Amino acid sequence: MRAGGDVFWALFDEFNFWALIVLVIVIVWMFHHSLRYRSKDGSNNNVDNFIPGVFPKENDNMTMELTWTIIPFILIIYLTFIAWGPIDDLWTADPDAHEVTITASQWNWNFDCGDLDADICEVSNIDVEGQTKPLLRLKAGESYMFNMTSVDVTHAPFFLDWGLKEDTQPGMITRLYHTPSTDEIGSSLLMCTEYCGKDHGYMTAVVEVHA
Ligand SMILES: [Cu+2]
Repeated sequence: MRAGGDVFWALFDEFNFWALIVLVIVIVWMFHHSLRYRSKDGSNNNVDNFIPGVFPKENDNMTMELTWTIIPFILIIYLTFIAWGPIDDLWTADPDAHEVTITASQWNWNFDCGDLDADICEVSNIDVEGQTKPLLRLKAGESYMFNMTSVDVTHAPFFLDWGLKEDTQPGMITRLYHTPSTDEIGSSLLMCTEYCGKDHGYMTAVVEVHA
């Protein structure tokens, strides 16, 4: 499984599919019109008798206006609707999930495994390019619920290899659910993706998934 989960990638492929359709229509239309309506040497360049500053109302075409408004509108509504898929996936509550608390602060991540087994959840430190960073160790195949909050400003943990992120807010609990797969065994980066001040760029941690 690629990072982000199957639901995300199905969505990604579908967005690319529709982007390709729109691209082909636009490119074909653009080249067709550029070639079909270009002026020839010596011909009158102003065949429509445009007057600068006067809108050519007589060329108005309501059917065309409505077509290029309504069709893209339907497509956007549809894409918005299917984009809820991955959100639904990572917010779906699993009552049996192990609870891990994540507390964000300027500029640190604090992980708390509660009374979970060390095999299921363990927190320590790791050296990353000379800096000490928090290390969260989790087990593949186990279901986790991350209860998250912030003690100061808005932060947002981004589990890079899982393709998951969610804001943390002071005075509020936000949640993420994830079951690391065996394909996600190994170390990956967690970084802050909500600008939170001077050391925002260094607000990282390492998440390690073991078998
Ligand atoms: Cu930040």
